[in-house]
Amino acid sequence: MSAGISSAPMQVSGSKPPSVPHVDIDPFAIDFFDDLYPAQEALREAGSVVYLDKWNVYGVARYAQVHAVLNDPQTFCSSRGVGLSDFKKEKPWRPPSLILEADPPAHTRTRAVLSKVLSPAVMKQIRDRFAAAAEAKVDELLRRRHIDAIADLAEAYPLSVFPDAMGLQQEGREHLLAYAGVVFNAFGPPNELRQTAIERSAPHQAYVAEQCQRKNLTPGGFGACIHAFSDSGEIRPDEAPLLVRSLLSAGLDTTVNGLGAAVYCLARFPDEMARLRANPSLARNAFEEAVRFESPVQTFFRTTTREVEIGGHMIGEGEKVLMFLGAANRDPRRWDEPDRYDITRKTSGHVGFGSGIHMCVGQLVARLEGEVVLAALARRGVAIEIDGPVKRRYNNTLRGLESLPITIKPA
Ligand code: 8QM
Repeated sequence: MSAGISSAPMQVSGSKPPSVPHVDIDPFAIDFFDDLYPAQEALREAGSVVYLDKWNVYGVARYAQVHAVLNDPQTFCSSRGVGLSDFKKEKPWRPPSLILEADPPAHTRTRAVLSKVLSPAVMKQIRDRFAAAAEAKVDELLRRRHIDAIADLAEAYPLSVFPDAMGLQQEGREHLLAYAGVVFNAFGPPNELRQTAIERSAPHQAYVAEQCQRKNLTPGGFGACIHAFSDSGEIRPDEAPLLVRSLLSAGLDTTVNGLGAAVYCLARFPDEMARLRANPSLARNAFEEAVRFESPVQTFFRTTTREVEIGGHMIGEGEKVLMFLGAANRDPRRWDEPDRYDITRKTSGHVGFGSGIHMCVGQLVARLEGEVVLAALARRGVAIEIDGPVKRRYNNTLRGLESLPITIKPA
């Protein structure tokens, strides 16, 4: 792929800031997904902010600028959408999320409710169930030996715990991953991935809309818990279904790709798998490091609410800014040996879950799933070997694999 960088001539005189480097990289193209790291390095090295000519948006790929944009939600808003589409100019493909695509003060109430639904106290209630399911899954896979780590573990495990934790009916669950695929493709530009996904989305949208209704959510689950907050007045009854929709949008495919990332890391770096077997209490950090290393959620946009300076460059109002979370998570300005998967690394500060007021509200569920699966692999003394062709899955926002054939056996 071409990673050409050009720059308009420097201003000859006066106090104008240097112009933003233009890059002709398309970060939503298949050849970008196939060969990510040279292009991400080019984006970081081109400047603290770049202009992506293919989609007419600004981009930030260095850790400092990604972190700064995430932590200035007044200037870099979410209410105009966190995909390429500007909700001020284009009708959103679905009613906007009441949390992801909202700014304070509207965001504050909905965020508080989901924080309580997914709180540490709730994690304590579900932990034993999630751990038992992880151990049962690993035991099953050890009996089979030759498996696909994506379908049989990264998808199968979350599907065995998350829909039940939500309180969903059995029927129609096959729509969940399909729906999430649409959601994450829809953040991207109007390329083939996005257009095809939205074209085929109607049955998945119909399923999700129906399951968000109070009558379809089992008592005790996250979904019923959200509706219960409308009784106490923190949210209106009409807001509850859309907040359930947020968990159905963001709660499954993310952990599928997080777990897929972790298994792919442990398969490629057997010395790290050996360290994990020797010390299963490293499971939680091994998962966190996989989230940094692979960054399952690769990118998000913000929209500027005013003229603003980034790294010495002036950006006008109403501009889309693409944040490269995955590139920031491998920025050598921030990380020692960023391309090394190290299960004892100090991972804090990575932006794989975002940062600031929008930082992943489901992060405790994600970490719980990651921890109990990796701990089960470690405690069973598992060794992982790739034994077939690794196939990538293409999505405008999510990074992960379609297929990861492995042998899983006692070390
Ligand atoms: C991505 O619908 C939503 O509220 C929502 C959808 C997708 C995400 C988050 C929230 C970041 C994981």
